[in-house]
Amino acid sequence: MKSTDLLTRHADTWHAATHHQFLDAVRDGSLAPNVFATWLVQDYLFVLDELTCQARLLARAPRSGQNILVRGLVAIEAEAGWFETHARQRDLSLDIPRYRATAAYHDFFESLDREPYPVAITAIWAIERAYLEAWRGVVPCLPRYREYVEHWANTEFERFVADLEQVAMAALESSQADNAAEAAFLKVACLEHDFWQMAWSGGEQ
Ligand code: HMH
Repeated sequence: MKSTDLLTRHADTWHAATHHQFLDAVRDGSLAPNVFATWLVQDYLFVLDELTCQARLLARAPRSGQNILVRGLVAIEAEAGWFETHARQRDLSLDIPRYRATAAYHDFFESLDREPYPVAITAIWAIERAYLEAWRGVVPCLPRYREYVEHWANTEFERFVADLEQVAMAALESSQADNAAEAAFLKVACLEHDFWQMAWSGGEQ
């Protein structure tokens, strides 16, 4: 199976993962600042969990996966600093608990430790691809949130996701892990949708 086949096979689910009222409101600048703040703080917590998950995956990755995972780790660590700067500017505390969807993502990251490498790298690819598509779909947007949109909707991130796609695809093609990879993909789609919904509904779903 090709990882990218999953996008077409589960087109509706994927659409729900990458389109949401939250993103529509970002586009037209109507998103309430407190709703945006919920997303920002929870995504920061997500990013820290993603960092540790990828660090653990790097430790057991084959040679062919090391470069992309190291690049990903460097980018995610920088992103954590970026979130810290923005939270400070907006006077938001980052010392708050994970809401339910963030906690579910945390548990999913931990569950990837028990999956074969091709499954875990497919999940990481789906996670990054989801954000690329979600934020790219917001362009062109009004100035209010443009800096955030362009953090993911840019050619450098697009290139990174394309490279990650190649690595994930090669890993999956030479494995017997299609069913588990498909399940992980669907779980990511579901977690992504729930994450938007969590921010939109102001915390608890
Ligand atoms: C919820 N999904 C979520 N947050 C992110 N920052 C990404 C994906 C991309 O890393």
